[in-house]
Amino acid sequence: MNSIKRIAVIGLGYVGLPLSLLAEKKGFSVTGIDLDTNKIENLNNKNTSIDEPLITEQLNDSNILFTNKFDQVKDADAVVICVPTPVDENKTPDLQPVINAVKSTTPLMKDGSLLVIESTINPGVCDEVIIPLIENETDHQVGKSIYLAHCPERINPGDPKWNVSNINRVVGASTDEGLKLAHQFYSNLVDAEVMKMGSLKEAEAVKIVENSFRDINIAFVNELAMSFNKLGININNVIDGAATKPFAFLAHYPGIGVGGHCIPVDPYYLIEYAKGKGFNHEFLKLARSINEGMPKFVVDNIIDSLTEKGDSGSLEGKSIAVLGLSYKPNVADDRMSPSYSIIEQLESLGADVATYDPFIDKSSEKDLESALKNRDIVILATNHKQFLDINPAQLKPSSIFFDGKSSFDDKREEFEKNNITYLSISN
Ligand code: SAJ
Repeated sequence: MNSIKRIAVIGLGYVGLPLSLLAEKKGFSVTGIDLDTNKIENLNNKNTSIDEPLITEQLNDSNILFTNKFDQVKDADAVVICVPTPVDENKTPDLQPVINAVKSTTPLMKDGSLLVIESTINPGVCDEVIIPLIENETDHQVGKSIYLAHCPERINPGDPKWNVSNINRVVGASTDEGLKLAHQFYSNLVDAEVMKMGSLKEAEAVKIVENSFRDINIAFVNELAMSFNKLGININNVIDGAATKPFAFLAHYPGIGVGGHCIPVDPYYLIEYAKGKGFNHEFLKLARSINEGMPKFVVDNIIDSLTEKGDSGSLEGKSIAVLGLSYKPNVADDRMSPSYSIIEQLESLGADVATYDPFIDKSSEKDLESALKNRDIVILATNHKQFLDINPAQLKPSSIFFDGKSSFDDKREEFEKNNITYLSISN
């Protein structure tokens, strides 16, 4: 069994690039491959859209060959696929990027080399899609001429503490030899625990389960937020109280919905696969519908507040600012952001919607001041650090401020002193 020295990383996004840079730092010879020629050019010029000091520093010192050509794969001892696995508009998993990457690499892979899939995939994809694909498209026999492993990515964009070098990993493979090789590779790569799983399916299931766990916990507090809004109870205070219990409770907080490339997507991988095998994940689907329903709760809450103030409740012609397009604070990533669902619903009700996000260029306003000026309603959708100093005096008197991230709950009186109706997701 050869030890791994040369690797090719396919897909140089927020997963593949940090992995490539870490592998180089650990002494591996690395080729980074991506279809996006602009990205390749930028990387070879030491530029990346990943705004993380560790990454930009490592990229500066890197000698990795970034290319859109796959021919370097033939010399690799290991090929690591880190391409996206989105869902389509019907929420069905789109494996095409992974399939394309497997088709572009495995015909070139040398005997005895290891293929690792890091992209998030549902249980069964390796056994029922990848292995048949390799054995139909190449002369390789998985487990004999090449090895196949799955090591689900666990990158947390923007996290100052946890990164590719120190996050524990799990790894599964189709054979014991492949598992040993993959486990040895990751143990040499990361300064963290690498747990061997009993099969490819178990490794695939780990990532889906950890992200579905997060989705259902968020749905739980979102449902409580809607209930406690009627009961006049501050849900965030109650969660903080529950969190004083030092065991068996994990705090999550309500928001305007669940965005990003992982949490709103991964449960559908399991829902769809299990459906095909005859099981209906009612609970996972319910959690998804609660979280996907939060933008409507925000809009309804605002309309209720307008009618309570004697307004008709119509949003026709109302000037509304949505602050934040990114799906979470202080990152420039608006994939599946619930902000867009709020904007869509407001516009469908005739509102005139302005947007501002310091991290997202497509914002309609150029700065916070113009976003806040003369608005009938302001919605804090993402609690970017740039928004946390908003002064209620900046808002139009008798306007509504909806705090989607409970960032100003302790300044409620200041809003009310300025004749601003302060609404919060937490109550
Ligand atoms: N959210 C809430 N309430 C919460 C936590 C999150 O409404 O209590 C919302 C956020 O506003 C956001 C969405 O959920 O719209 C997702 O937030 P996230 O913090 O889970 O961020 P992600 O999507 O970057 O999730 C990643 C995941 N990491 C991987 O998939 C490798 C996830 O497993 C991590 O748990 C998460 O980071 C993390 O802990 O930060």
